[in-house]
Amino acid sequence: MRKTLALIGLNAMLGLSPAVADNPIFEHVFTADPAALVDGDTVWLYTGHDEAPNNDVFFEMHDWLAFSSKDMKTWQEHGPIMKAVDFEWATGHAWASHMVKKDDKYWFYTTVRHDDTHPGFAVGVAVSDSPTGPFKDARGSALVTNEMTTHTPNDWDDIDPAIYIEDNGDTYMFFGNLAPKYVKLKDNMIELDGEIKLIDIPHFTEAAWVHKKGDTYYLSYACFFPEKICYASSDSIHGPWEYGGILNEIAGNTETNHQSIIEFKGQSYFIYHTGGVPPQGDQPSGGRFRRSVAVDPLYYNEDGSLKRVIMTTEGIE
Ligand code: FUB
Repeated sequence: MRKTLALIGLNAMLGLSPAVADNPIFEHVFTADPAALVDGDTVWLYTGHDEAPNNDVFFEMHDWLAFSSKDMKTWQEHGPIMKAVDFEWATGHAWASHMVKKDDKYWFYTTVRHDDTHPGFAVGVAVSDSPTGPFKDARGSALVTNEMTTHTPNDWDDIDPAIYIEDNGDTYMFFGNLAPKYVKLKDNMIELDGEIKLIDIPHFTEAAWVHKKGDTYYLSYACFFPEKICYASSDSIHGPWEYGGILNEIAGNTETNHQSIIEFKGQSYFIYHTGGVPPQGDQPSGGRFRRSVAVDPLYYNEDGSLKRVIMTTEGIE
């Protein structure tokens, strides 16, 4: 899967395919909305799976894919971990997700479209003893349904769950489109523990992600449209959040931008998607509904602010 420079050069010389470098990471399948989990010496990378035959219509996403790496350079493919319709109450739309580990179980929070009993998008939660599944619906019903979030008229204002687990085990879910929100989860991970609260951050579109470095919490999110990634920071998971500016520019050949930030073996990484895969044989080129995951390093300034990400084709070297 990892492309070697020799192969790239040979292909280019023979005119067999465009010269390709190491971002996007996967070229044989379209991957979107990355969510990475550091688990011991392994990074688990979960992605949506773009399959749109027509790049001008809409997303077509049925399942979620898993990959793993021990060095962020070579990746092993594990295939689909779950389909949207494995939630019996869902009709499809396997949108953005987030995997976390708690109490030796893997908890998969994800966006799907609910059936007509609760029309609109919803958040489901599935659980497994293994990072590659099998995953099963942990509740038998949605954790959040559209009518629980009335901050915008859109039925997709409750998408893109991102989980943050405090050192004491308290767990929060950040989510939303246009109206950023968070809510505490009960220790059982499958029930809300209190009200859904709005967050005050500028330019928010979607794709919230929370990480912590030292004593500082960072809330990154897709902002503006076409989307860039902005971020805010705080000394508390509850805010207030101080806007830090733009972290990543428009990712290229797609209006969406969706990030995952991890620290692994002493290095911070910014994982995102672009529409940048060239055509491969029968596979069409990437684009707005055919996205591909990429990774570049993330660096901090001495004052704790984040340096703007430099998106590269080389990826991690
Ligand atoms: O993949 C479908 C949607 O596109 C996600 O929910 C958003 O974050 C955007 O990436």
